Amino acid sequence: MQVRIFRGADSSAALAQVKAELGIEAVILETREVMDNGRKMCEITAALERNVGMTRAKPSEAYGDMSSVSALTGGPGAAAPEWHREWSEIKSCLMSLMGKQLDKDKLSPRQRQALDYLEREGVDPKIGVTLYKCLVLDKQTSLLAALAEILSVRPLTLASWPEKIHCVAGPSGAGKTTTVIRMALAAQQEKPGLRICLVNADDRQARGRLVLRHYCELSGFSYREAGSREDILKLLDEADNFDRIYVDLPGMSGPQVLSERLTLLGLSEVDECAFHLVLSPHYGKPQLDHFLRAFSFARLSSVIWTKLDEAASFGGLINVADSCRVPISAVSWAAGFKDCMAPAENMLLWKLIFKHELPCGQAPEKLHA
Ligand SMILES: Nc1nc2c(ncn2[C@@H]2O[C@H](COP(=O)(O)OP(=O)(O)OP(=O)(O)O)[C@@H](O)[C@H]2O)c(=O)[nH]1
Ligand SMILES: [Mg+2]
Repeated sequence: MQVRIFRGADSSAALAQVKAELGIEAVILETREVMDNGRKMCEITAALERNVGMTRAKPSEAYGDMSSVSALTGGPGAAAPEWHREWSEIKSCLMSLMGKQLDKDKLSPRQRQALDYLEREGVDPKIGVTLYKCLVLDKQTSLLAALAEILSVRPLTLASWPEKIHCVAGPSGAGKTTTVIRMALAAQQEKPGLRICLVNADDRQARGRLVLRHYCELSGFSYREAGSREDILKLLDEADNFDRIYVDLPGMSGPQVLSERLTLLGLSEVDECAFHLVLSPHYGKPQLDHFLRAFSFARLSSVIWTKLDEAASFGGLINVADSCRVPISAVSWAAGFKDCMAPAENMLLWKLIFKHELPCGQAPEKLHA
């Protein structure tokens, strides 16, 4: 995120600078009058979540502590995560204040109840405001229809995902390796005889490699290791021998982000490739926000939610869908490989969110009772 301070002779002059420098997506954080060399000036503090090339800024036009610009823009050695956290807290406070101001009497009792429920499930107040606006604007709109605009689905089936290569990324221990095997088994079940290759791109985890190899032997899949760009090139050379290739990417550690990792591996430019992010709703909101930053990637194709059985609330699914704007493709609810992952569909998600009912028909707490 970028925060900048602009000064102009009056508010329109300062605003024009904001628009010229940060564009129309800029958010005005503060407007105030200041004295500059005995002249009254208008000073605007504005922020932009997306980074804008700082080279375009003329120093004479931007005021404030520019030494911290690299921190604000997430440059090297930056304290960007801290800023992101603070900014999302500010936004969250503003939105929750707005949420409290909403005149819920304008909604039907059912709509009001559903909105209050989502708030208790941990749905971001900003989304509550969006949903409220949809419902008030169009009395015929149901909450689920408004929610479906945010929570889109693209079920993980061969027909819905014709891409040959599927890369699975996610935090350490989120269930990437398990998901890769589940995806391959589901594809094999859907179309027996499919030529499937599982790829271990995680050169750090011996356990993941062993599990992948083992399932390849058991199920007749091909197995490859690809920890470098050269390995990926070799894999692409023989891609015609396979109908589906599932790649188990390493978990992220340290400051590295997914896009960098994929570029290093040479995967970010490969066509016919889908990128799935594995997350679990049992992560708290700050943790999910952090993962979304680490795994944000222009070509991210879907989110796969794992460990539903270990979660106590499911508002995170809506928050993540709203933040990264990619569909949910599948959900899983147990530690096994078979019969515990389902392609995403709206009804399944509504039952999960509003009734805490897993796709197997059980409640998470009952599954472990
Ligand atoms: N309860 C439950 N456990 C799961 C689920 N999916 C995976 N697991 C378990 O979570 C643990 C970690 O799964 P992995 O697939 O090894 O996770 P990973 O992301 O590949 O882990 P690293 O390679 O170490 O980063 C294993 O014990 C899995 O059996 C799920 O939906 N529910
Ligand atoms: Mg693994």
